[in-house]
Amino acid sequence: MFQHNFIWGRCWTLSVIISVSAYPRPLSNIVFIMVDDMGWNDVSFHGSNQILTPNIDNLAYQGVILQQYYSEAICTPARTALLTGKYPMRLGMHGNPLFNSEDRGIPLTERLLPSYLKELGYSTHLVGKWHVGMSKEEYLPTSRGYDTHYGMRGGYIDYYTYNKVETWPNGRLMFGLDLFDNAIPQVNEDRYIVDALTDKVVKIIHHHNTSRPLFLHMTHNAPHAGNSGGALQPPLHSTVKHRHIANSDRRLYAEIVTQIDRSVGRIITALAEKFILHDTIIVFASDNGSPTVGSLRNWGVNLPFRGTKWTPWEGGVRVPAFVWHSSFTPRVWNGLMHITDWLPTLTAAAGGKLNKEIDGVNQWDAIVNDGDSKRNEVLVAVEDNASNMYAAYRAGDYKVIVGNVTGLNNNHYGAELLINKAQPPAYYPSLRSCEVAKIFDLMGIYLDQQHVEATRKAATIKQLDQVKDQNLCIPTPTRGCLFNVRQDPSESHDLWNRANKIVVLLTSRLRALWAMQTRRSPPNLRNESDPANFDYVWTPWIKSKNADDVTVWPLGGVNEEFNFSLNISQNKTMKKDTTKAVVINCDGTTGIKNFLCLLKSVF
Ligand SMILES: [Ca+2]
Repeated sequence: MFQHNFIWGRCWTLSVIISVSAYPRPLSNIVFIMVDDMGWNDVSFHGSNQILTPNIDNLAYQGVILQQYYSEAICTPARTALLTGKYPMRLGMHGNPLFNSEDRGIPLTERLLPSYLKELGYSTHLVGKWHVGMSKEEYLPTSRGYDTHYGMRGGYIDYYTYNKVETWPNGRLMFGLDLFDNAIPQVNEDRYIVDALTDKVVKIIHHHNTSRPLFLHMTHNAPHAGNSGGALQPPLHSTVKHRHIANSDRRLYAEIVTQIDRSVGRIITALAEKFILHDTIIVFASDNGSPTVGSLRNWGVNLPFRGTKWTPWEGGVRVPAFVWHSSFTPRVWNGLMHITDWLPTLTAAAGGKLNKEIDGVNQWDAIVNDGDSKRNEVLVAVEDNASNMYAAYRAGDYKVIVGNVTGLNNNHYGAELLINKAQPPAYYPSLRSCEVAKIFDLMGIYLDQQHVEATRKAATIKQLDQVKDQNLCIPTPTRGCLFNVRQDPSESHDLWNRANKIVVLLTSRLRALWAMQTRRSPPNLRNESDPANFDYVWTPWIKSKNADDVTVWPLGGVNEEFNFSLNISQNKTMKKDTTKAVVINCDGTTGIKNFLCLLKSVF
């Protein structure tokens, strides 16, 4: 049933920081493992035997599987949401992911998750991808709350050369190393990147001083494509297996996913060896759905969801996720959750309390006690560039998508990738023989096959609504699409014309949220960022720490044509965007019919 108790009246006030009021007990360690571009159908606990992920699955079955978990559709917005607890559209960090050569980052006025945990006494480490600002030192992880960072600062790297190759819209090509141990470029690195990152995580765990709690944030680059247009890059130290998979690209993808699963096994083993696993909260989540097709495709599969990464459909934003702690009663939790919830949730788990209004809500008690979700709505997507202006919003079981999605991947993809030409390996023996299972056995945590079967069944998406539109709904300038995504998770049965009251409620709330965004300027790509200027290493090229001397996001609130501006050195004005009035009045100065006007035209 549609739920009417929306939090329409939630105000947006920025007040003070966290109050440190820890529970009188040792603080749990937190290990947050984020994988990059992994689709819903790429872990075996969701029901498929094609790619087995036994280590991941053991944790999932003994933890709380987050069945209604929404991330953002793209890397940079997802990480912004995780780290700030805010919808990225409030910060001008929605939409396009950052170029390495772009002078942009999470605004320095924002305080990030590791900073809060640090205040609570945590030792804080980031291992892996950053992708929320690298043009100057102030944007880097070690300036934003992490004690250490080992990994890459941009969006993705080659799995073997650790180079990021970047092509500008005008064809200009830049390339260079993007792998650092804090400030030191790793020019002599020679390991497979998944292994190099895992080795570092294991090392941090082994050397951790247990007098302090540990926050270890691991952000794999895998299974994101290492380079655009090339073959995927599985480990070279083993032959390609997964011979049961018919599609060869999918086989390469499976090899990478298997290596991620092994990485999880190594991390859990290290925590056990350190005798801290029993009081460590483990989070596992993908940052967005798979790009099954299109640019930087990785042959992951989001089915039965519709769409891919970089789309507002479920396939772009509903991702594998769970949280584990040894004290949990294992279950599938069907509460609505958003990536912004981790900041207040993990802060609460650590005994802190957040005294400021953000979009994220504390779900810790609900997760631990199998309670109702603390949220009734999710702003799924806001995109406002000139070629595509669209938004998606879910309240209760209903989701609305409006705007222009022309050119996006709006269909269902990857059915051919799920074809097996032979029987896949047996599932249950793999579950029993993997590293995590062995560790759990030693801890007295046993996997019951009946529980596995029941949990796996509950974690498998079911299409309850059997009515399927002849043509999948695509929003037009005069109408959007409405789905009951609990009944119709594949977004195949449009209800726009059948549920006018729900449409009005959802679009009115969406309209209010849309008006709160900080509009983005065109990407500010800079010639001086070229790694060729720095011995082919991606290096912060803005050296000044004086905020008056650097361009600080947002540049301005002008909704203009989406054209790339190179070397805009004259535009150094920091101007807080207050476009709400502009949007509501459908101000004509921008030259583009804005989204709110579109909504008004509908009603
Ligand atoms: Ca991603």
